[in-house]
Amino acid sequence: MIFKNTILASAALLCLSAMTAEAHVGLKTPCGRYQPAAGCPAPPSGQAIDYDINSPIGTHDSKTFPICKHTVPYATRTKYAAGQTINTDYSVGAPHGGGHCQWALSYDDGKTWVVIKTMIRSCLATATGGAPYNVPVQIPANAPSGKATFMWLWNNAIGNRELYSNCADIEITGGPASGSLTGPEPLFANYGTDSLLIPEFPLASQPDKSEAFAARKTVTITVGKGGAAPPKTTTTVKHTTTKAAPKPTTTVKHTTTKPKPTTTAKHTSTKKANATKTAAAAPTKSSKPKPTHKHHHREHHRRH
Ligand SMILES: [Cu+2]
Repeated sequence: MIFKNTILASAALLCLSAMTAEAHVGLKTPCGRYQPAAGCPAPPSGQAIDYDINSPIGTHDSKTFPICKHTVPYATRTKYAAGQTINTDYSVGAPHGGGHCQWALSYDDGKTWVVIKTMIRSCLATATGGAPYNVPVQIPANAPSGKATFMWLWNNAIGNRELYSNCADIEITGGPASGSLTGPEPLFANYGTDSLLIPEFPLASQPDKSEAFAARKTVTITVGKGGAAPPKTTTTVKHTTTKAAPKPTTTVKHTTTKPKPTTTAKHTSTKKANATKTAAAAPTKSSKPKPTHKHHHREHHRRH
């Protein structure tokens, strides 16, 4: 048990130590789970406000948090119309020279994603700590109506090789009752040793792995009412929600024939990590932050 929890304990410590408000960047509009900013909903039952919302979910050396950082959706969802442009906003501490951002939608609670916007290099490049930073992100006009997860990902240009991920819980209205969305799969770079390493690219002349973003696989997710099973599907996942609303079925068709053996494993470990992290982090809420996040703090002092 002790050995199993080593990584989770470090995650809790890192969370504590990085609780300084000036660090990093987080999604504020729509509200990233469980953004402390004014106007954001209270966390769902059993979850706490994330005063460290701006911190990354991992580095190329280790995964600290799961994709989305927190996996339990908000109880209330912000409604956006299909085709609407969201003027996304961020809580900016240290923008680390900007970098690459991806925005993606999921209709199956984060199991499968379709990227709806990508910014290479220019994301957060003009951001400054403490000031608002906005990026317009359009919900595709053909996005089916229903509950969806809106994810923001960021690989910073300068500093520790990090991945940032926050998710907002939204409901898309005015779109087709069923349909499909096609786009790239998200690239989770600088997220664990088995992920793509994007080295620092402070200078325009330095390589930034943009070719890997261009080469992301295309995925089509089909969202429909329970009955209609589309012809060619490799994965079918059902929502586990027990709400009264009709259960949509999300199907995913990969356009390549390559097997994707990592999907199930990743999802499983992610859930486990989140569940245990919550339990471990809860009692430390009232403790004083301790400067245990040595590597990252050193990096920040060097960079800022
Ligand atoms: Cu940072």
